[in-house]
Amino acid sequence: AQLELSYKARAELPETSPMASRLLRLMEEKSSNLCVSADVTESAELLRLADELGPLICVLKTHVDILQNFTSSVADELGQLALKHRFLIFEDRKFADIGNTVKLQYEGGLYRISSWSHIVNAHAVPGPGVVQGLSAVGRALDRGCLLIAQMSSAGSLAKGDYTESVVRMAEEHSDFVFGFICGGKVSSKPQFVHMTPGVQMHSQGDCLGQQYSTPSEVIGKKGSDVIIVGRGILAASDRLKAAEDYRKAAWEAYQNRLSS
Ligand code: 6AU
Repeated sequence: AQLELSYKARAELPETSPMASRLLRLMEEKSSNLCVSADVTESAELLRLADELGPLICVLKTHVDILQNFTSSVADELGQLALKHRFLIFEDRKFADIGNTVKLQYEGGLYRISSWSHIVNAHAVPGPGVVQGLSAVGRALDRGCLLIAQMSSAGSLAKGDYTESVVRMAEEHSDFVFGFICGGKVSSKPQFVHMTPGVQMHSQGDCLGQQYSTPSEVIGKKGSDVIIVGRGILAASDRLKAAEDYRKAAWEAYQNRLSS
């Protein structure tokens, strides 16, 4: 069996990219492998969530295009909260077009995503041009990208040979791609970070195809690194307590993995 390295040890490997190192280090420092998916439609609520849950999370994931009242000052304030609580911002934009188009979408428009989001994700379906286009904007800003290797939704086409090709694409662009959105570990290379959505402790799914696993399944059994939790926290009556429950469950699953 392969030796299980700690997040800290992986952060220090020479082949680990600056973005992966930064994330793995702050996970270790904060004892958190929890990314909260802040899928809310009001900017004030997004900022409140970031301030309240910030100490418990390693990454705050946004869908900026669902906000009714986004302005550039929302991005500025989010950036300040990220510094205050030491988390990274991940805009879940799922870029999926030719290189030239994604470059324009990443840098410009209403949202100017590259100016405030440390991490973005992309589908590999267009081929390597999508990564090259994003990288042309993001590399100079020390940003990082996750490729979507698998999806949590029922009937997803991202499986088998497709997933394997995504892993190869990441390996070939490891100066910008530092990990995956996936259901579990898809690459044995310790420099890549695996982040898994579709995590909830008390539900199997929703009525629109989402499918859930628990933190211990995802981190312990499937070997992923970070859980991404939206409604499991957002729909709870006490969001802070729910976030702490998810943080603790995912962190304990990681520690058990290290000691087994
Ligand atoms: O915990 P939930 O179901 O409330 O939210 C899950 C979040 C949503 C999705 O847009 C996102 O995770 N997501 C992704 C990502 C992060 O790329 C991929 C995927 O396969 N499934 C998924 O749910 O914001």
